[in-house]
Amino acid sequence: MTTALITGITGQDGPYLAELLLSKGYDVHAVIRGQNNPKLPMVRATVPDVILHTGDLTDITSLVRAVDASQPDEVYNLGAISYVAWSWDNPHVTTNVTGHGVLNMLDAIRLHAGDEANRVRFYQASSSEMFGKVQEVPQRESTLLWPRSPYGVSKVFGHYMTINYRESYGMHASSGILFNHESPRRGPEFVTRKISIAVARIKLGLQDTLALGNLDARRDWGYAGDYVEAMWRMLQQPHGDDYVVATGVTHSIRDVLDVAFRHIGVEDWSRHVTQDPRFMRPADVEELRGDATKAREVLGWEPNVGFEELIDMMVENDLSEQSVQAR
Ligand code: NDP
Ligand code: GDR
Repeated sequence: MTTALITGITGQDGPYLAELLLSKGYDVHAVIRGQNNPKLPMVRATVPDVILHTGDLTDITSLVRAVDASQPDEVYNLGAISYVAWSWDNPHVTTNVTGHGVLNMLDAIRLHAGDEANRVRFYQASSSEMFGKVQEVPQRESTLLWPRSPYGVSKVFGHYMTINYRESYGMHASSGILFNHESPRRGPEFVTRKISIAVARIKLGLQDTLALGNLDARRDWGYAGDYVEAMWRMLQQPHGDDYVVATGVTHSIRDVLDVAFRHIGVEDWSRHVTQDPRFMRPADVEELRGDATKAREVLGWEPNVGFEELIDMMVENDLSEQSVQAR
């Protein structure tokens, strides 16, 4: 039986990945942080067969312990402080977790496995935010990185450290440069989920307006359930490598609003949406669009869920969740 260890099990991607690996017969372990993590009941309810170990990416002792206890064949490092806007106000903790945390996880594998470290396959959750002020459209694996936020800078550190450990020690270490991916499990601080929750509440008469920041930013949005499949496929290759995972299609925040409001029968959403400087970023990334040719050709990976289907799925989910909460 193949054994996997996941960090970030309480986030959006962790449970999707755990479900995928469990469906393939894996023994799945995960790291959960804190004394009494409030998301523990959600993890227990969603993926009850996952074996949990306490640990924190800033505490290498806890990571070595989790690796020793689980004896993984594959490690998926999804843990991070991942909210870009928050990273300007908290740059040091973002750097420690999202950047140095990657090095801690790589070293935990080496300390555990020594010369056998290249037996353990490692996945790093890199990000399209590393492209930031884009130097090429669409962005591919070779595009020059130009991060625009402390989060993006931290991800660049983790990305190059992953490459460096592959080149220095022969580790089977892969970096998935994933573009934005969303789902009904997306955190409510991210724009698609913020919109889907608000639109559901507007439909149910629970609120009337929604305050947003930059409506003109464009992102390449896919479905999280499709993207975890690409992570797994990377670790099944004979060697570690870097892959862009994206749909290749870009939409604005206005497009998200169009689809979400249309789902509740509203064509003109202008009276429901305000712009608030609090949600503007010191340096936003204006447009991202990925070229996933390598993932398609080498991994045989393709996205299944399109943009409108994704937003419809999120609004539909929030209509049920919000109506239950309102009762
Ligand atoms: P989430 O923000 O939903 O989840 C982040 C996870 O990291 C949570 O489980 C969180 O745990 C954990 N975490 C935070 N701090 C620590 C710490 N100090 N030690 C251990 N774990 C910690 O992210 P997603 O699931 O959306 O994304 C997964 C990964 O992929 C992240 O690394 C993200 O940066 C990256 N990524 C995501 C993309 C996306 O569009 N979703 C695109 C590209 C990359 P807790 O609940 O305890 O806070
Ligand atoms: P992003 O996602 O920064 O791309 O990072 P987010 O959904 O936060 O922002 C996308 C775009 O929407 C604009 N925006 C707003 N964003 C938020 N959160 N709230 C608002 O009110 C709002 N109004 C407009 C933003 O300015 C931005 O342009 C996500 C995270 O999952 C990262 O961890 C991951 O690495 C990248 O995707 C790829």
